[in-house]
Amino acid sequence: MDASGTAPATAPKTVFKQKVFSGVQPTGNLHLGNYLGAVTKFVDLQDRYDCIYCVVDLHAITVWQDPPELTRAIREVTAAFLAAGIDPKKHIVFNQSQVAEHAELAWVFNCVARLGWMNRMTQFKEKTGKDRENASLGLYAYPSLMAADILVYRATHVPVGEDQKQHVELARDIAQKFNNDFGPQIASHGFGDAFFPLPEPLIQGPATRVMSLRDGSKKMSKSDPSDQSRIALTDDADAIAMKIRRAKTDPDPLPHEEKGLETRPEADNLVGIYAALSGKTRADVLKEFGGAQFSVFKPALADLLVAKLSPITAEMRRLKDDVSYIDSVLADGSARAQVIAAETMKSVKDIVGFVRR
Ligand code: AQP
Repeated sequence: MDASGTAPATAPKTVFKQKVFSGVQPTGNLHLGNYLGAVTKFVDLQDRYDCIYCVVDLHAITVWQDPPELTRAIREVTAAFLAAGIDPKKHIVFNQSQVAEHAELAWVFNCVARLGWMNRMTQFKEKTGKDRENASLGLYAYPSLMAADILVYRATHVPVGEDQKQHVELARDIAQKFNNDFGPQIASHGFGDAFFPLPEPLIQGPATRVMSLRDGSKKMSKSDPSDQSRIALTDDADAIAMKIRRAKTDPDPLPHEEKGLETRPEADNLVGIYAALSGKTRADVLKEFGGAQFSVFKPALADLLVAKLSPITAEMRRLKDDVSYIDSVLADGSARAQVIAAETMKSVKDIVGFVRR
């Protein structure tokens, strides 16, 4: 860097190691949307990337959480990760609050992100509705913490459901602005032309946005007051069959072509769920069920759900009761995550200009 603070024009292009990061909030029972939109993707990516999967408990407290229930939910989400097939030895599984660097980097990002960017976040608007004055400051700043979660590991890929796309895009904006604002310092500390990668959302497959079983225009969500709106990963076979039987549909048979689903959100949702669970496309499912009434399709879907979910549910129940094992996985994962996060924070402090030990 010269005296004017200009980055050398020759700063080499930074090459980032490909790495996956994603998280799930411990805010109640995991549902089919979390499972198909996120957790199954986490499992699939393990063969191709180094992965870091986090139970994001700091995000959970942006809305009130009963403390004993939060503790239970942290262990339950961890059990779900393991039961679904995430390998905590090859990869990293931990809970966010055990690695203080997430909050530390989030503060730096609070000073990089612009208010105008935050004001565009649709999830904040949806979650607060007319009661915005009463929302926590944490809920407003949530996307900045999410950017820190990803970037404290300098992760390049983020598997999420469709609803989180805007937040990953904000993480890219924050990374880009940090790289621009501190360009000369980044180069002079030997990091090339960028310190943070611009993380890419991975949103693929037929179930990136699983909708409520009661209303095809609303996403399936943990916070929906109606338990009938979602399949929880803890539901037994009878509950699954009942919820699918009662799922809102229309009176027509299933169409033969995907185009016929365009104006039928509830039918589209059930076909999408079937497709994701069976590893098929919507078109394949309609080849098999086109022309069938829901009285035929719904029992087939319920059977498929039970076949796919019950081994995971059983394993989850077993693991959940083994509190010392779950806590040891989280402790080990947190220690390994912290080594990476601390290294990033050391560099961030140097780049920003803080004096450190
Ligand atoms: N309905 C969904 N379809 C597909 N993917 C979904 N995800 C959530 N809902 C759906 C994805 O699951 C991951 C973890 O989500 P989260 O727990 O961190 O937060 P969320 O998106 O706020 O989930 P909920 O269930 O809607 O919680 P509440 O009701 O508390 O807000 C993310 O990758 C998310 O995209």
